[in-house]
Amino acid sequence: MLQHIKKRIESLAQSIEHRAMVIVPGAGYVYRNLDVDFPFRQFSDFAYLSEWYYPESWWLLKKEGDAVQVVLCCQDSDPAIERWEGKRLTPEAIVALGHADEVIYRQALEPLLKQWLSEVPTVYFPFEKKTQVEALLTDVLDDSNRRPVRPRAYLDVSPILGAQRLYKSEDEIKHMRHACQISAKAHESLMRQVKHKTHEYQLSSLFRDVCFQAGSEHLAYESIVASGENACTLHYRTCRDAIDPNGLILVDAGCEWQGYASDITRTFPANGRFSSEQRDIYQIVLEAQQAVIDLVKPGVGFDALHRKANEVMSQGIQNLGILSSTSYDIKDLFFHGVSHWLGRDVHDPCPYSDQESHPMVLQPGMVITVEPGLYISNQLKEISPDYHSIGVRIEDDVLVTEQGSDVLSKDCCKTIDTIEDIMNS
Ligand SMILES: [Mn+2]
Repeated sequence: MLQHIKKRIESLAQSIEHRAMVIVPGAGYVYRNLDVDFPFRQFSDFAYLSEWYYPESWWLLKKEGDAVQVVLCCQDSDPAIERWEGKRLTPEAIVALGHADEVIYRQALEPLLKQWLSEVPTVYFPFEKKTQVEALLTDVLDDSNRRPVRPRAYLDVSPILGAQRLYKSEDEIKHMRHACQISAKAHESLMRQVKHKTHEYQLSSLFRDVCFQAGSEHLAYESIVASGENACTLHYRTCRDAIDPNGLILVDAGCEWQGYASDITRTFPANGRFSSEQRDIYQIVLEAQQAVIDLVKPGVGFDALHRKANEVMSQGIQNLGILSSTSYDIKDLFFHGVSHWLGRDVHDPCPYSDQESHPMVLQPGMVITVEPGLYISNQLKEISPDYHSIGVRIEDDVLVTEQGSDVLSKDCCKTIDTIEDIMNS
């Protein structure tokens, strides 16, 4: 088995009860319409435990005291389907590649589970995959027997894996850095090319193209390309509108590399020059972002990051005076968290507080985003119209190191001067 998979499994085995099994379903095909699928993307926990990126697979672990057995279950061999869809690897080939020490065909799954259910009383599975696991167990648990075998407890494995996934290994960091480097290139291409584009979707298509040309197989999430007033909508998705030539364009987009996400936001003026009002707001967000990044180091609480962003932006907005004769405060302009975990998932499902409900404390190996933003929608009628439809977010991906931090997405330009230089060169 691949060494890094083995380590992850050992750590998981240490965190579960002494006589228990873990069932993790892989992703299946998801229909987009009729018989057309969405692109296949492996379930992150499953990929974490196996690095196996094929559909309709299962991952199982049984622990009895010190004995730990791991079985990967792959699709059955089926010459008729394989003629259409391509050859499937045999269990022997999958073992040889190091995804697991033991691999079985799908048809052998129910008999194996029946056996295991009679041996250990506790079943862990990711509760978010309840439907798949329940369907499998319904097939396996035999009610016709007068004394049916029933697990004594069902427990959620997701929080255990989430806590493990907080700490990224050197290889994982390498993948995330590479994802950031590709995304940085793509963001800069958008800045260079926007003068030849008329619509938001042309930029989102260009972003995807640069990433895919560089070998990335997936975006980490649907790109947000929001021009003018649209930039004030946090998760603006449609990307259909014409680009407002005098407005800002906010692009929140990132690709995946080897299953790991990048998540970068840049905001730039469609016409290549920030207006003085756009400059005012941009500079405040940039200073807040730098202040938060400067704060990142081992021992700092997750909640301190948001407080710092709030503090710097409140001060900046106060100095600017745009809220002084209004009923608004900073919460009307900045209404999302400044950070989230990043990893295999763009919002990596790692814990935000410890077992005593205290905010998590940053430690080396953790990766977070730092993404303050200010959004002055034209719906905020009491603010001077000169500042309306200015939405700015600046987001980078930051690794916590022993010494402090390392910005994985540092290749992507973000000062006013460097953005204007790139756009006008
Ligand atoms: Mn983000």
